[in-house]
Amino acid sequence: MEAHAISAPPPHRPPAVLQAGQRVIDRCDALGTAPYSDSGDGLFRAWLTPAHRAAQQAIAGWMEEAGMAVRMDAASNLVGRYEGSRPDAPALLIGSHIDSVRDAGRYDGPLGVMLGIECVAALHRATRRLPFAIEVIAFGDEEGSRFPASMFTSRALAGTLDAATLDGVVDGDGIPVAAALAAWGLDAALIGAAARDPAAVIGYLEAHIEQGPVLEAEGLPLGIVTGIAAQLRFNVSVDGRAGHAGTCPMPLRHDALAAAAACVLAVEAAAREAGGDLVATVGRMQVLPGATNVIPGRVEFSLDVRAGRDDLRDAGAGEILRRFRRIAGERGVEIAAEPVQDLGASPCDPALTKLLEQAVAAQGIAPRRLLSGAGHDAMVMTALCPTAMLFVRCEGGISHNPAEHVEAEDASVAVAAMLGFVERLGTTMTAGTETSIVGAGG
Ligand code: HGY
Ligand code: MN
Ligand code: MN
Repeated sequence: MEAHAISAPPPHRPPAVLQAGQRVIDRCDALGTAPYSDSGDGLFRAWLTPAHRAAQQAIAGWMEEAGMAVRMDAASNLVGRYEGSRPDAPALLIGSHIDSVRDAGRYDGPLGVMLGIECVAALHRATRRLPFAIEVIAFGDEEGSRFPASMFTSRALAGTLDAATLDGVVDGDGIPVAAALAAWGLDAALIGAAARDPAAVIGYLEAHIEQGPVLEAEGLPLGIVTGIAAQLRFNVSVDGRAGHAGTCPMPLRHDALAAAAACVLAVEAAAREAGGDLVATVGRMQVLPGATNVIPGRVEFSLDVRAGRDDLRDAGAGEILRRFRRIAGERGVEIAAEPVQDLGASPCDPALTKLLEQAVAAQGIAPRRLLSGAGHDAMVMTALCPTAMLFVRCEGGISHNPAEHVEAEDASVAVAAMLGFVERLGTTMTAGTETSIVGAGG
């Protein structure tokens, strides 16, 4: 008979943990409105903007309430530290990002920061110290929604960002990263000071909404991430010939937008034909000069290509670029694809993932392992330390959309599982076991 994963009855969850889950949701919701958005219409919070600064100030207050010492690092990351049982103990980092895409949901990013704060708050309430410190980190630039690339702040903390990378990087208004950092009192040339000593870090845990439909479809509040898909990002330009919409006969045109449209359909066709877990997306497009009666002379668009393995991602991107070359020849236009981001697939650490799986199972939840198609700061942090990721169910798998929704009960069980994880991690680091937190640990 087929074995079915059997979920044990959920353990009794203390009121403190249920309240923690509700606080997580309430705080994410609070950050979804003014002054925590740079847009008056929906949620948009970009790196180093007034909304980012306002959100940091609110989160810093919540970190202090939870018993953390709070600082901002050289890359603008907000870092709250809760000491371990001995001073200068190495730290478990728990984090996620507080920047967003345009017209965003409220939980992509902030959920993981609020869950980390609630874990520390539970330890603080129980005057509990573990054999390691815990640092909760609010990264500022996971989405890359202001500057062309992304993950600048987690790369700086992981020690993989060369300050020279920022040279010449400007946002859509022509503001250089260096100027944006200077407005925050930070020096782009010194961003490397954010890099952490690997000897002072024992691991990184990120809790994040699944942003997909699997957990909901299987009736599970939590999932365990096995790894994060590889992604490539390109800025593509199509140069044709602008002309008068009324006088240029169709056969003589070199219409950049018609060529770009052919490229978009080629992206979709190549990804569909590749099958497997390859996905490819054109998310942004600009048409120039953008007048009704002018044949577009230039089009710029983004290209995002992902797969569970680097070689499959690269093969997919290669086929797409080959089809672009064919379209350029057929239509007499120039097509250039500039790589702007290359993030390799990053597996999560087996030992940490095992502890996380045990902590989830201890909550009466059948452990479900799954790959993350979405990128996360965890894929950058893997250069610094072992990483683990916990997925939290989101309604309909909807994300990057104001309809994003997480239930407080699921946030509560995530807090309980994360507390169970840190307790297990503590136990593996000490010979004896210490009394676990009152009722909340897994
Ligand atoms: O693009 C991503 O996967 C993430 O949301 N930044
Ligand atoms: Mn995210
Ligand atoms: Mn996102």
